[in-house]
Order: sequence, then structure tokens, then C-alpha cells
Amino acid sequence: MTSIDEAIAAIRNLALERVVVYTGAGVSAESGIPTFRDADGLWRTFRAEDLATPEAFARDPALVWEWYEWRRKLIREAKPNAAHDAIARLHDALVITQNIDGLHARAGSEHVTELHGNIFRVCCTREGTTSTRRDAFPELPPRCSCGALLRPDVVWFGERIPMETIERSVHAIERTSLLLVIGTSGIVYPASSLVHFCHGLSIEINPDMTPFRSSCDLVVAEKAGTAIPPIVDAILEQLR
Ligand code: BV8
Repeated sequence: MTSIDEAIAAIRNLALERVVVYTGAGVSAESGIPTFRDADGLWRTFRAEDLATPEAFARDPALVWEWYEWRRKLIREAKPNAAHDAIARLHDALVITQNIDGLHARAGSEHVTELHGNIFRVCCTREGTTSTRRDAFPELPPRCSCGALLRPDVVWFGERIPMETIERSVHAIERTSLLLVIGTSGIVYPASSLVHFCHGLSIEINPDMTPFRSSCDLVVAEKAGTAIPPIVDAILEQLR
């Protein structure tokens, strides 16, 4: 296990050119957004894998939309936390996130790749057109003006992440001198496989044990809101 100070010392020894920040649900936990697989779970007795699928939506679009509307309300009322705010100070960093909550952009991060889409974008199931809808829908499931059902514009289990998104992310991670892996259990594929393309220094920040503990160079077992601000300070000093 690495302390925050040891991670900072390692960063100070780097010929630091590029930084990539890779995040999962844990980076939003301190904003009050439940993670997928922690004890508090996400919703009632359902697992994300049961609801975030095309089959669940085909079977019961109203139930799936009830879940998403519950999350959309939670996220609308949430604020970026100290980790999001610190990451946003890395103006040139690429943020690759599995999260669909949009909190990195709300904190001010300008280069964000959302591997799994965005909970405030919807897609017409007939026309395939997408639009941003931040407010609560008057009725569920919502429909397009053409009459067809709208679905969340997110990648469900069993659906592909667009190849261009994967390729762009691999390209960036292969070239980065520092990769921060923050708040992910490393369970979801192919997102979790991206971390293994890093040839630079990889630092995981997660209070709990994950498979990345054996693949990242350093592991800081702290919450993101505690560890990320001082780590970002060190990165900014090194980039000067
Ligand atoms: C695909 C959008 C192929 C929706 C999401 C068996 C084995 C391996 C793989 C599979 C398998 N069976 C099926 C698969 C593939 C499947 C998969 O990986 N399943 C998992 C469950 C095993 N993957 C897919 O289906 C993907 N598509 O493979 O397509 C294909 C091929 C041909 C044709 C068609 C298709 C698509 C996966 C995308 C799913 N969509 N999200 C929505 O959000 O509603 S994934 C969902 O999980 C979220 O995006 C979330 O971000 C993501 C990953 O989870 P984490 O972010 O890691 O969150 P988690 O709760 O797990 O962990 C949080 C961590 O934070 C914990 O470690 C915790 O300790 C830590 N933490 C807590 N507090 C803090 C903290 N860390 C720091 N600070 C804190 N304060």
C-alpha cells in the first residue's frame, strides 16, 4: 500500500508530460451518488445488471425508467466533490469515465470521454436521434414527438461501447506518462481492460481492494476526496 506522500514523491520523479484520469462510480460516492456494488447498493433489491439491459427495457420500460429517473433526480441535486474539482484543475488531462452522471464536466473538466454515455441524454428508439433532457419527465416511460419510446443514451450490459471511443481511450492511455485509476471495482468489461494499456506510472486510488491492486504500480487506499487534491497539487507543480 502506498501513502499519499509516497505517491506524490513518485510523481515528483516523473518526466511528466501527459496525464490521463480514469474514473468509476467511486469518484462520485462523496457527492452522495451510490456506487453500483458497495453495500449501500443502487436501488431497492435490483442489481444494475438486471435493469441496465436492453432486455429489461423491452420487458418493462416503465420500471427501467423509474430507476433512471430516481438516479437523474439524485444526480441533479448532487454537486461535484473535492475529487471532481481537483481533477478539473488538470486542464489538459483527458478524463475517461465509466460514469454517466456528468459530474466531471459540471466540475469544469474540458476533455471528458464518457465510455458508458450520459444519463441526461436520451435516444429515440425509432429514429435513433439523441437529445439532452435534464428535467424530470412529466410521465414515464417518456416518448419522442414521433410517438416512439425514448431510452437513456447509455451503454447497457450486452451493448457495445462505440469502437471509436475505445480506440481513442487506448491511444491516450498508451501514451500517457501518468494514469490515475480512481474509484472503480474493475469488474466491468471492456472498460476495465483499458487500464492495462498504460506503460507509464499507474496509481490506483480506492479505499477497497480491487483487481487493479496487482496491476497498478502504486495503490493509495484512501477516498478520492482525500487523496486527489494533494496528488493534483503535486502533478501541477511537476507540469510547470
Ligand atoms: C459488452 C451504464 C460486448 C449504465 C454501465 C462475465 C465476465 C466478464 C464480463 C462479462 C461477463 N458477462 C458479461 C460480461 C460483459 C459485461 C460486464 O462486464 N459485466 C460485468 C457485470 C461482469 N460488459 C458489457 O456488457 C459491456 N458490453 O461487453 O459488449 C458485446 C459484444 C458483441 C455484441 C454486443 C456486445 C457493456 C458494459 C457497460 C454497462 N453499463 N453503465 C448505467 O450506469 O445505468 S456499467 C456501470 O458499472 C457503470 O458505468 C459503473 O461506473 C460501471 C463500473 O462499475 P464501477 O464504476 O467500478 O462501480 P462499482 O460500484 O463497481 O465500484 C465502485 C468502486 O469505488 C469500488 O471499488 C469502491 O470501493 C470504490 N469507492 C467507493 N467510495 C469511494 C471509492 N473509491 C474512491 N473514493 C471513494 N470515496
